[in-house]
Amino acid sequence: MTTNEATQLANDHATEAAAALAALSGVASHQIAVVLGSGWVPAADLLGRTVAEFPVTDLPHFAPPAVAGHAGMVRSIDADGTAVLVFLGRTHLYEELGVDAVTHAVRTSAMAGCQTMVLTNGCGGLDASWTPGSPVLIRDHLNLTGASPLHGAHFVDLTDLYSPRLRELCRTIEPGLPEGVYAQFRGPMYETPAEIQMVRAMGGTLVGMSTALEAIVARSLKMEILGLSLVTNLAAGMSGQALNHLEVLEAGRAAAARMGDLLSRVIRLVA
Ligand code: 8IG
Repeated sequence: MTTNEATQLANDHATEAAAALAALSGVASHQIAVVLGSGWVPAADLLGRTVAEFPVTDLPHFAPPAVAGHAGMVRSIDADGTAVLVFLGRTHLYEELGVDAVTHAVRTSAMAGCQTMVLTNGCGGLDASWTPGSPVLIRDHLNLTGASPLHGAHFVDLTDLYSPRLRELCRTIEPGLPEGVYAQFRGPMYETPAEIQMVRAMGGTLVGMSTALEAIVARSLKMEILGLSLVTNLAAGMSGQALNHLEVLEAGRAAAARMGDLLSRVIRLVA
């Protein structure tokens, strides 16, 4: 298979998934797509009226969920007349299913008609003033995975990858929302304190295991991208304590109402 054929295959798989989505949901096309990451899933119910919901694995080429707290569901929501496609959970690079599995939801969203891609995640924060439960707008990223989600000589500009317009729109909702630079690691291990020092030296302020590869594919498909992080823990070496996945989930539950309100207002303003 040539690299161009690899791109074509990934997009064909997404076209198949989008067709199955339209058939199963009864919604011919969607306008906005949202991926809910760690800590954001409890906010799903606040976004609007559920029109249809089913396991992502009912759609072709989606991988089953691998992580506790990632529900692996897809939901079609009516947000005051806007059709919103919501993924409750995502596939991560550390699952070793390849970059096409990681970005299938993004490609499917584009093929389903979405022109806006909202990518959310739970992550570690390098700014000590970001207490667990703080939302942060992603301004830019560092892809430290060593992987590319694109195939072949497919040159894609990543200037203003995270839409300045959508960030400004978020600040009309929450004027004080801070911005950060998200460093994606492959995981599944958290960073060492030395790696966090490296990220700091590189200008990174958020660390996680998702989002950057998905944003690259969304840009390659001409979508407008909003990245929202929920800081659920201080990055390794900053708190004097070890990192704990259950604390991460708990920070999400505690922040759900605020995140749901923010996302729900963003969706309505974008529409
Ligand atoms: I939630 O501190 C969450 N996800 N890499 N580091 C990385 N991923 C994370 C972290 C973190 N917290």
